[in-house]
Amino acid sequence: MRKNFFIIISFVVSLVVLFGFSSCKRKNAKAETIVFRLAEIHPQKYSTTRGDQRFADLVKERTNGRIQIKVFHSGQLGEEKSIIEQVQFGAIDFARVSVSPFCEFAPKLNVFLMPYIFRDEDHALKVLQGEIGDELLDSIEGSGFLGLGWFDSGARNFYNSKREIKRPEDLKGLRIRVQETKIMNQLISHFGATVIPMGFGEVYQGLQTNDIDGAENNFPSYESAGHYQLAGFYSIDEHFRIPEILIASSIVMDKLSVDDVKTIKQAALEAFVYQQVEWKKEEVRAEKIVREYGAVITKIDNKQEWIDSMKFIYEQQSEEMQQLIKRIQDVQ
Ligand code: GTR
Repeated sequence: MRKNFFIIISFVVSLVVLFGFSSCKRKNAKAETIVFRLAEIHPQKYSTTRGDQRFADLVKERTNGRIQIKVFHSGQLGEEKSIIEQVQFGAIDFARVSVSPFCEFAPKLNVFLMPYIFRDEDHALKVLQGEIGDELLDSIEGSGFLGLGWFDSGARNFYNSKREIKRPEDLKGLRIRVQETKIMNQLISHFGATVIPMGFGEVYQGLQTNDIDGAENNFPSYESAGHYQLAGFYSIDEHFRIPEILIASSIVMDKLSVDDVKTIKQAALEAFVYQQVEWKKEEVRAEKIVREYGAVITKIDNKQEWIDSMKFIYEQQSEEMQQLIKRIQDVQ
C-alpha cells in the first residue's frame, strides 16, 4: 500500500517536472524567434515597400534570424491613419507612412508640411540626413512611437480630370482629395478648391465615381495607383516635399534589449540609403509611363507666384515653428 503510494507520488512528480520543463522549453523557443508585422500601403514593387523589405532583411540577418519582420504591403493592414493608431497601441509593430497623417501624433513634423520648405531634392535629403532630421526623429519619442528613419518621397504636384493647372487660381472650384492633415486642408481650400480628405486607397474610386476631380501626389504614387488613367492633367508645381517615415511601436520596442533596438535603428538608416537610390529610378520610370499613356504634363511657368501664394501658411506658425523653419532654410 505504502509502496503504491510512493509510486503514484513519484509518477505525479515526474509528470510535473516533465511538463514544467517542456513548457519552459516552449517559452525559450518563443523567445528565440520574434515575428513582427510592418504595415505599408504601397504595392510590393514600390520603392518604399522594397525599402521596408531591405530593412526587414537587414534586421533578420543581423539578429541571425531571431527577429523577423513580415511586410504587409498594399494596405493589407488598412489605411495610414488607422495603421498609425494601431502602431501606437502596439497592435501593429512597424509602419512606413507619410509624415502628413503622422503629424497629428508628432506636431513638430508639421514643419515638413510647409509648402516649398525645401529648395529642391538635395536640400530635403541634407536636412533629413543631418542634425535636424535626427532631432525630429528623436522628438517623436514619448508619443507611443519610435521614429526609425526617413524615406524619400520627392515632390507632390496637383492633378485632376478637368483642366490644366498653371496658376494657383486654376484650382478654384475643383474637388481635390487631400491627406488627412490640417495644414494641407487649409492650404488647398485657400485657393477656392473643395477639399475632400480621404485615405489613399479610396482615391481611385473617388475619381472613378466623380466624387473628386483630382488630388495631389508625386509621380510614382500617381502612376502606381492608376490615377493617371482617370485624372490626366498633372502640373509640376512641387508645392510639397513631404517625407515618408518608418515608425515602430514604443510598447513593442520597450520589450526589446538595447542592442536589438540599436540593430533595428541601424538597419532603418541603411534601408533609407537604399530606398533613396531606388526612388530616383522610380520617379523617372513613373513619369515615362504616364507620359506615354498620354497624360498632359504641365510644367508651371512662374514658380515664384506659387511660392508667394502659399506664404500665408508660414505666418500662422508659432514662434518655435518659425525657428525650426529658419534652421531648415539655412541648411546649405
Ligand atoms: C504617397 C505616400 C503614401 C500616402 C499617399 C497619400 O506619396 O507615399 O504613404 O501618404 O501619398 O497621398 O495618401
